[in-house]
Amino acid sequence: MTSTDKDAFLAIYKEIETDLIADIQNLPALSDSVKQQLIDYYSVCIPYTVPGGKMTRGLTVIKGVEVLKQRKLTDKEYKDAAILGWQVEWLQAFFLVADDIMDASITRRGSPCWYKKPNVTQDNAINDALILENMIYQTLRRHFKKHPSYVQILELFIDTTFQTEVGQHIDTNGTPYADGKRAPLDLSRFTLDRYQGCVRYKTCYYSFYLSCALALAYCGYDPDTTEGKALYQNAEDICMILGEYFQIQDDVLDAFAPPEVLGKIGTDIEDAKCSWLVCKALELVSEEQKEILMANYGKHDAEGVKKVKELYRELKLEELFQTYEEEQKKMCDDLIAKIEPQNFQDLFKFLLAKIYKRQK
Ligand code: GPP
Ligand code: MG
Ligand code: MG
Repeated sequence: MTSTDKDAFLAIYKEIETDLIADIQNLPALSDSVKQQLIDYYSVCIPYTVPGGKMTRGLTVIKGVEVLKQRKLTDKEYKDAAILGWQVEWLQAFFLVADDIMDASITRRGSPCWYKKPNVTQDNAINDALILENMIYQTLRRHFKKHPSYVQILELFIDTTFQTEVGQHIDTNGTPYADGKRAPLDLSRFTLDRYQGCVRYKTCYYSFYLSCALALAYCGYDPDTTEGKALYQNAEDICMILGEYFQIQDDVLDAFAPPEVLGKIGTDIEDAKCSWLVCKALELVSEEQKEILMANYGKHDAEGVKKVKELYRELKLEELFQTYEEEQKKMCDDLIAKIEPQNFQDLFKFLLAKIYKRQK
């Protein structure tokens, strides 16, 4: 079993799911019929929201442990790394269930968003996001309570969750007016500086750094030693760059990828997101073109969205992205080649290969 074996990874998912369902069965002081309702509900919710993505975040933990051990993993090591990997996927499920409500999205991974399902209300889905988060800690306790890095692993999840929530606050344009309404459109906020800060928090830590840091923690690297500190720092530095590149792709795909390939329908224009596209557009627009953005950005109106996308095409933003992507690929290749120790480089090559020219 290796980091490329998706079926083996999914088999571990099934074990984790079975244990979580058994936990519900064992809840004290609830009648059998109430417990059965919970079991029926979460036996649908968990498989709907957790597996079914690209699973890169989860597989990265396994790849990280392989790269650090520099050999084929034992069955026990593989299973531990896969369990940790699935906890990153559970974290992602928690975020996505909540994010789709906040972004008023319609589809995810080619199916309706969880909160849009006929038998799920928005109230249910908010609570489900919280339950999915809690399941991470149930599973970590079950498997790692005695592991020397247990506390460090817990803190990695807690800190990463907070970082992502800070990013999400910036991303959802934060700070509403006193009457609870969103502030009116302020194009001057959409700068690359704001963009970089937002993306570092909302994407880079949980999508890239967390999996790498978990592999280091599991293998016993201590961030409080000189050797350990450098490893975590090297991982963080390259993950911030890979994560920003990944989110810029996400933003471009949101506007231009066919939803049937992407598995989701973009909402960035309607939601007035600080997207890379709008930041770049604002660097290039004439006064007249800026008026088009002022009139149409941030409105839930198909005609308006079309006008914004036409403007993006006029400004040749897709071509600009292609140039950016090639430059970024070269820069990442060079940075990765300098990472010490050399065996650690393979982890970031694995990540870069997953994202370069991705279509979904
Ligand atoms: C997705 O960004 C953002 C997250 C998954 C973080 C959510 C954080 C919470 C605390 C809920 P996005 O909205 O740009 O991505 P997508 O295009 O996949 O919806
Ligand atoms: Mg979203
Ligand atoms: Mg979002």
